[in-house]
Amino acid sequence: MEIILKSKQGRVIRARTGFYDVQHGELILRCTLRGTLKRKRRSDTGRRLYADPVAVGDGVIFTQLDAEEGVIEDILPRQTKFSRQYAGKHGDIEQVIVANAHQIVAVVSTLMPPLNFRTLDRFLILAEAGDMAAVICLNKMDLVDVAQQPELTSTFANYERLGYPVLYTSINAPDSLVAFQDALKDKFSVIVGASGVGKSSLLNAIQPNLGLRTGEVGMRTQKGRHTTTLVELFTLGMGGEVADTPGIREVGLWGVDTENLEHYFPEMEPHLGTCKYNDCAHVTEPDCAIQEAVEAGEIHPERYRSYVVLRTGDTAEI
Ligand SMILES: Nc1nc2c(ncn2[C@@H]2O[C@H](COP(=O)(O)OP(=O)(O)OP(=O)(O)O)[C@@H](O)[C@H]2O)c(=O)[nH]1
Ligand SMILES: [Mg+2]
Ligand SMILES: [Zn+2]
Repeated sequence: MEIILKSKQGRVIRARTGFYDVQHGELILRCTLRGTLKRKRRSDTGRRLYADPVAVGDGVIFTQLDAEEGVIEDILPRQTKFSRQYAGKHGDIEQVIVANAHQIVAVVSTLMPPLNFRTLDRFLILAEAGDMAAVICLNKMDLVDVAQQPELTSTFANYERLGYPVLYTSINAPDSLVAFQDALKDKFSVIVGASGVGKSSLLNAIQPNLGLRTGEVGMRTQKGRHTTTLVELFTLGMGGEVADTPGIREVGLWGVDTENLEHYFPEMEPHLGTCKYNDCAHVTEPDCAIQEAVEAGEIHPERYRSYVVLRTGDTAEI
């Protein structure tokens, strides 16, 4: 019997360097890449451009080889991408973590691991750079005394004013998960955040049949243990898709023009062009509208701190 190899369109739901699980309806095939695609990850001079030319969420054209295997022939154009800078052997390269998502959900936890606004702001900048909306999820609300909650929520209310919706959640409080669930419905979301903040736990809580592995946070280190090791795409029963990701240790900015970093901070926009110097970096320059807005309480000091750290590369402050 003659076997007719027909190309079909599918979606990458898991990626391990060199192997990709591609879904087409009920069918899931373990695919490799056609050689022509492997070459695409290098520039004309042979320099490596991407950590991997294919990412979870990519639409691809594939050929089925047998019941389990296939070959990716081509990658469809991406609508959005969530990328970070990756320190490769031969310099910094782009790592596309998820392609084509509508939004990122940046998860932070109140405690265990402690709240880190620098990391949160990096994620929000990457969302802006990748043309995605961003939602913030402050998880582990159950670990904070009721008395301390107003102070926390006032810092987060600032993000809401900037246009980033904020969800306050605890996997131990089912009511708090309704808004989380609503935020994911009918969208393609990528869940990001440090290891141990509860990304996989939140997804299990809204769809128990996912059965994602979750891990303890070390008491002494207050750090997660990188329980999720692969980016993985799931379809939600209520409608929508979600990519769970491993906690990223280094959220290196990619695709971000750090010379013009102020454009990634919506609160700075109204003040731009009013500093004394045209090329003001808004760090130590005199007569700077941004520094004045911080002093006047119009720009939140935590956000300005993030700006300064990222603008000056002063990582000691992270
Ligand atoms: N108290 C409390 N613990 C939580 C909450 N959400 C998650 N946890 C706990 O936090 C720990 C880490 O949860 P995970 O879901 O594995 O965290 P993750 O963000 O997926 O971590 P990685 O996969 O390593 O990136 C587990 O012990 C969870 O039970 C919460 O709302 N409250
Ligand atoms: Mg996880
Ligand atoms: Zn300035």
